[in-house]
Amino acid sequence: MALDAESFDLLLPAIQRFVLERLVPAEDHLEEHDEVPADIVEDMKAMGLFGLSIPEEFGGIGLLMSQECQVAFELGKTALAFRSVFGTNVGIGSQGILMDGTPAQKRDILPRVASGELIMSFALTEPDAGSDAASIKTRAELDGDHYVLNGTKRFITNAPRAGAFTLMARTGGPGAGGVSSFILPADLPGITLGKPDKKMGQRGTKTCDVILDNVRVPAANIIGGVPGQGFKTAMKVLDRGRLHISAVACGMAQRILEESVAYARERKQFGKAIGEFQLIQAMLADSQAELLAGWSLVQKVAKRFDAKPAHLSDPDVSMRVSCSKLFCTEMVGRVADRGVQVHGGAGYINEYKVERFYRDVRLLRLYEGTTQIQQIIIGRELLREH
Ligand code: COS
Repeated sequence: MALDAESFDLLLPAIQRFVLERLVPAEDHLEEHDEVPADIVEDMKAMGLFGLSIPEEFGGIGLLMSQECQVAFELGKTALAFRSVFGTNVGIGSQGILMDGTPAQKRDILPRVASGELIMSFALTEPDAGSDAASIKTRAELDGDHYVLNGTKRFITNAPRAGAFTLMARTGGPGAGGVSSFILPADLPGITLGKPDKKMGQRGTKTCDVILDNVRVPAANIIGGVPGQGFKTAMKVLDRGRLHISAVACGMAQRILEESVAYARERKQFGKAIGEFQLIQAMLADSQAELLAGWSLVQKVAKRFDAKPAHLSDPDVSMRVSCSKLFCTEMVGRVADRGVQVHGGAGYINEYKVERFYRDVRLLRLYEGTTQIQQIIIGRELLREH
């Protein structure tokens, strides 16, 4: 059951207020301390943000993808690390269980994910397997009714906060068909975390390696209970995540544009506000036009996404999702670049928000599939014989 339109009409303004009144004022703290304050995390739990995408029967809010995108747009209007606290619970960390998990796995895990009691993280990438996700090397060997896992996962968002991972490992032969997805409690013996990654931007987000040394996990923890399905689960989860990220990119473009317009109104050169100069207006206008184009695309693709069964993939929808991810994440890169340009030298100074956002948005073109991977998905689908 999805959230009814009336309740959603109450939720969205509440989230808008939360972003404006709680998160935006905390942006400086985040930048300075590289940490989301604990009281904000508690407020996020109370608002149900950890369970946005989890159906009501499992304790979540159960938003449609079109609704989730509107929420993601609002959350995109502040430093991206805030959304990242619950982003893996809403998206890539939990959705594999929702789409392909057994009834028992859903009952056991999802209510705790929705409440924020359990932080889920998604562990696919490895030192030698990023874009080529089907080549992962982490091994899972069957030993009685357990699997024994060995390998290293890299750049794992929220790993230091995670209570459990949705983790892909190889139970079979080479290629996509040999991959299984596991629900892996983070406190199992043999799991250690690497040093926190020092990143270009998105201060306050937590990523690191996850190292598996003879980790024993019950065979029953394979998502769906059937080995060899994990790559498809990962791809379906990423399709959804990529659309969510597209909406975040649009929200951030909106914020950068607002910052740029405010600066153009107030900053004076040659005796008048720089916003009165047409060369400044041209930059703002390009950003506005591209932002509207991106946001229209996201909303349209989200409707298509909602029109198919949530646990099934449709190559045409995947192609459109990749178009959104490609366009919106590249778009926000250009908007951020113009934002810095409108700010002039001030745009290069950390005190100004555009300097941080410029660094933050660079990641959007990389994670959940680079721009080039989106191009490949689109190109392949266009050339596929139907
Ligand atoms: N939904 C469901 N199934 C999918 C799918 C999707 N979106 N995309 C592919 N599959 C299926 C295919 O249908 C195929 O199944 P069959 O073997 O039954 O035919 C299987 O998965 C393998 O697909 P494919 O042959 O396309 O795999 P490739 O190795 O060529 O890889 C790409 C495809 C490059 C698209 C994939 O590896 C990818 O998305 N890489 C980027 C990974 C990524 O985003 N990493 C970020 C990490 S999380 S921050």
